[in-house]
Amino acid sequence: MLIHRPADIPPSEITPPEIYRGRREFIRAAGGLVLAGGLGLQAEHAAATKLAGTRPGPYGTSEELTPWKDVTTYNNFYEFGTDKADPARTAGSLRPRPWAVQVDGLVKRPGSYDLDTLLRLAPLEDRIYRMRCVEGWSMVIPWVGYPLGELIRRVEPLGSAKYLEFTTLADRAQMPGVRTPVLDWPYTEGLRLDEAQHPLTLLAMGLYGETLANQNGAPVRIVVPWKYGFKSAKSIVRIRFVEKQPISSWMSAAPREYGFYSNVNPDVDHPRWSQAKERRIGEFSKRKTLMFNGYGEQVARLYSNLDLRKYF
Ligand SMILES: Nc1nc2c(c(=O)[nH]1)N[C@H]1C(S)=C(S)[C@@H](COP(=O)(O)O)O[C@H]1N2
Ligand SMILES: [Mo]
Repeated sequence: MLIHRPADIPPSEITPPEIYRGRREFIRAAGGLVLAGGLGLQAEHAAATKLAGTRPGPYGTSEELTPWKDVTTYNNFYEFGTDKADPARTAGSLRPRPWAVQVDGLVKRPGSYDLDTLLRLAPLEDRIYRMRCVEGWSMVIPWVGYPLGELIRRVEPLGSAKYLEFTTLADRAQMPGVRTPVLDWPYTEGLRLDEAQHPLTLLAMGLYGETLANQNGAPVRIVVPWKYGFKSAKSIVRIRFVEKQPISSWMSAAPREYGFYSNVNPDVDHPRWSQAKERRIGEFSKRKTLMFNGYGEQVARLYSNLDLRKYF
């Protein structure tokens, strides 16, 4: 375990060592990985680029980081297969450059943002977030990105814009899983405008100080740490501002199981299993799941008027 830091030490003094220690450990182990690892992972490792000039962001945690190897080999990314090990194996066929994100709908300044523009739009921060999958596992991941609000501010939403809809890439040529109708492709997700503008919500372009591995949603994804992992759409190509609440791929696949909000909530079970506990990847025993994944202090006010059993 990392040593707990006293509350008065700003995250800026501890974040980079935590991050780079994890990554250095990976690099030291990389010799073994070439022998043991899959081809996809080797290809990704060669492709990862260090993101220069990132600075420590807020909301740091003293919890131990999930090792890079686990973050990049235990993934849900159904466009590359439904097994946790599939994306690391098959996502080498994703071409994260050139890339553009179309931003449109109810905004004053719609436009297409290429990756280099997105990388320079706002200062890149290292943000260590707890992530909780609806399936009951969790990780602590050092993302690189900046608040999605930075992009939202620039496109100037109209007064009628109440929600954002995210659309992710669905290309059969690059994504073998899209040939199988496990979900209604393309994968779509949504947030209420105030959730999307919340300073915790990230537009992420990296992790562990480097560009995103394909299997983590290269080259750009959303990260919403107080919601179940599926709200954090990977490899996004479009952000549309709309008036009505969007219907996400998971909502249309199983409306009784996946609601629009999907806030992490240990008191509201999934119809088929409890959400009270979780297994942190790399740990043996389970830990209690925290309301809003431990971010209640930051986000509970967004839901003060909402019955969280009804709006799950
Ligand atoms: N496009 C797309 N985004 C996705 C998914 C997916 O299958 N396709 N899976 C989601 C789920 S269920 C989780 S838990 C997280 C996992 O992100 P990670 O592999 O980077 O940890 O991505 C989410 N984003
Ligand atoms: Mo998930």
